[in-house]
Amino acid sequence: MPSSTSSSPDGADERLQEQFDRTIARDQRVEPRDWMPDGYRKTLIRQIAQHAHSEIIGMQPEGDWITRAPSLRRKAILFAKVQDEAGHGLYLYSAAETLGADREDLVERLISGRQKYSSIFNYPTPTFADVGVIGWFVDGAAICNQVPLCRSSYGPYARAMVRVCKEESFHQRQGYELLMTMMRGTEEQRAMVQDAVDRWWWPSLMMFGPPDDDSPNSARSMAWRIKRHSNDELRQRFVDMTVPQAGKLGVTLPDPELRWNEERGRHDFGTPDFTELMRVIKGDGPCNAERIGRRRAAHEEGAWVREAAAAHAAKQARREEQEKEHAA
Ligand code: BYC
Repeated sequence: MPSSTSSSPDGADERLQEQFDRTIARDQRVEPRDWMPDGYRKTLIRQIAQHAHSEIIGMQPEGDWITRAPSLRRKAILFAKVQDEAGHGLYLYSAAETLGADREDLVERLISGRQKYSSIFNYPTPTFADVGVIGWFVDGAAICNQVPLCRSSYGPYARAMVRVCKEESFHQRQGYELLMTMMRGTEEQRAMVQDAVDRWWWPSLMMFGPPDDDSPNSARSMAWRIKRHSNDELRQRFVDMTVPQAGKLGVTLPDPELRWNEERGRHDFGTPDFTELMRVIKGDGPCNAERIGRRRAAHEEGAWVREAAAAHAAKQARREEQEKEHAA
C-alpha cells in the first residue's frame, strides 16, 4: 500500500502534502500510487465500500421479483438490471482495493454490520410496481448523486462512476417505462403504482443522507472534492427532476408542502423524517435483518467456490515456480 503521512526532518511530508493540495486545487485526479493523507484514504474507503455494499444488497429487493415477473420481456430486463448491480458492486470493491482495502475484510464488515449500506434497501417490495418505482426513484436518485461523482478527485472511483451512471440511466428509464405501461392498464394497476410511489417517496429523499447541518463528513469530503455537492443540494435536484416526471405519469407525490417556488426557481418541499433515516441506518428498518441474513447465507454457501479458486491459484503458482526452476 502506498504510504500516507509520517513526519520527516527534511520536510518531505510537507512537500507531499503541498503536491496533493495542488492536485486537488487544480481539479486533477489523485491516482492509487500517489501520496495521499490518511484521512483522504480512509474517507474514500468508507464511502466506496458503503457504495459497493449498497449495490450488492440492492440486488435483493428487486431480485425477489425475477421469478415472478409478469412476462418474459420483464424478466429479461429485470435480470439484466440486477446483474448490472452486481457488476457495479464489483467495480467498486476493486476501486476500494486500489486504496489498500482487502475485499474479504470489507465483506466481513458488511455481514457483521460494522459497515453501512444505503438505507433505501431496507424497505420491502410487496408488488411489481415497486420494481418500477425503484428504477424511477432509486436509480434516479443514484444518478443525481453519482453524476457529480464522475468528477470525484480519486481517479479509480471517478472512472467507475462513468460506467455505472450509463447503466443507471438505462435502469431509470426501464422503471419509468414499466410504470407508464401500468398506468395505461387497469384501475387496479394504477392504484398499485400510486401505492408504491407513496411508500418510496420519502425513503428515496432520505438516500441523500442527513441535512447539511447534520452531516459530519460533508465539509471534509467536499474540500477534498470527493463529494461535489452537499446532501441537501442533491436532494433538491432530485425533487426538481422528478416532479415533472410524476405529472406526466399521472401520479401524486405524497407531500402536501410540495410546490413550485417562482422566486427560487426550484420546488419547495417537506422535510423527510430524519429520525427514521437514523433508525434504519442503525439497523432497525423493516428489512435490515432479512437483507443481511441473506447476504451472510449467500457468502457462507459460496465458501467452497472461494476455497476452490484459491486452491487452483496456489496450484498454478506452484507449477509456474517449478517451470522456472526447470528452465534455470
Ligand atoms: N444510508 O456525513 P454524511 C444504487 C451515513 S446504490 C445509509 O452525510 P457522507 C442502486 C453516512 O455514511 C447507490 N447510511 O456522510 C443499487 C455517514 O456514516 P459514517 C448508493 C447513510 O458520506 C441497487 C453518516 O450517515 N449510493 O444506486 O458525507 C439498485 C453521516 O452522513 C445514508 C452511494 O452509496 C443513507 N442513505 O454522505 C438500485 C453513493 N446517508 O460512514 C440502485 C455514494 C448517510 O460516517 N455515497 N449515511 O458512519 C455518498 O454519496 C455519500 O456517502 C452519502 C452520505 C451522500 C450517502
